[in-house]
Amino acid sequence: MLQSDLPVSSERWQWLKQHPIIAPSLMCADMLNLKDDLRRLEAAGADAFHVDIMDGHFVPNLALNLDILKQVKSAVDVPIDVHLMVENPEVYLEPAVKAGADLCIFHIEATHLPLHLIRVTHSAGAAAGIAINPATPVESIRLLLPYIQMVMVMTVEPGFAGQKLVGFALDKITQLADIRRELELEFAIGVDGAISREVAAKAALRGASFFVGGTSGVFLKDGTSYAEAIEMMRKAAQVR
Ligand code: S6P
Ligand code: MG
Repeated sequence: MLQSDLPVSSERWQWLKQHPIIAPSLMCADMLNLKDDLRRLEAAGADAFHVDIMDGHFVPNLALNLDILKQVKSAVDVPIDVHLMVENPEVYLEPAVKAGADLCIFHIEATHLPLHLIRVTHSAGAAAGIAINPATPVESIRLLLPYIQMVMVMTVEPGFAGQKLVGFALDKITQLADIRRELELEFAIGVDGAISREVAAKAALRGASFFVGGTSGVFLKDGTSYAEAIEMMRKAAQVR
């Protein structure tokens, strides 16, 4: 099986074409008041929710899980992207879609069978995304780009919120946007890690349209409300 059985463009994935998409990262939310936080974030204009799932092996941390994902899905209206920072992503893809993922993102560094994973994701009914760590070259996923709906460019090493930006990773957005234009493809380009409004503007100029908002962008500790933070991210990201 060399490619997905499902068409690369599907009605179900239209939401990914929106520019910009601001997706608050729920591992940064208030876990003791998650339902209330979800409501406030949606009312503040969140376009999607980013759910980080870790296994303590691919990255040295644990974040959210499929049970939480299921509960989040039942409480929100906007789409959910699930970022799998796990070894053996094939184990989690179908369960993640069943639990509510509209877009499933696996790491290219975690698999030797990316086409199989794309196919499993599509068959389960979600859009497929591939995340690349800061040091992973775009070339490693070039041949897969016709079959996926998004590339998530990691701008920190995955695992923790609140890290410093790895600036050189931003160049990969330009490379991806060039290939997208050259090959007339439609995949969205996302960025995850230390996405402040300044970084969002730089990423948007290079071709990104999907912005994960963590402690640098949405969950600010300086009294900025979610609505203000999301609006500022959106304005910054509209520059393109
Ligand atoms: C961890 C995870 C991310 C974080 C997000 C936090 O690597 O994949 O989605 O939740 O990067 O954002 P910030 O602004 O704290 O780096
Ligand atoms: Mg993430």
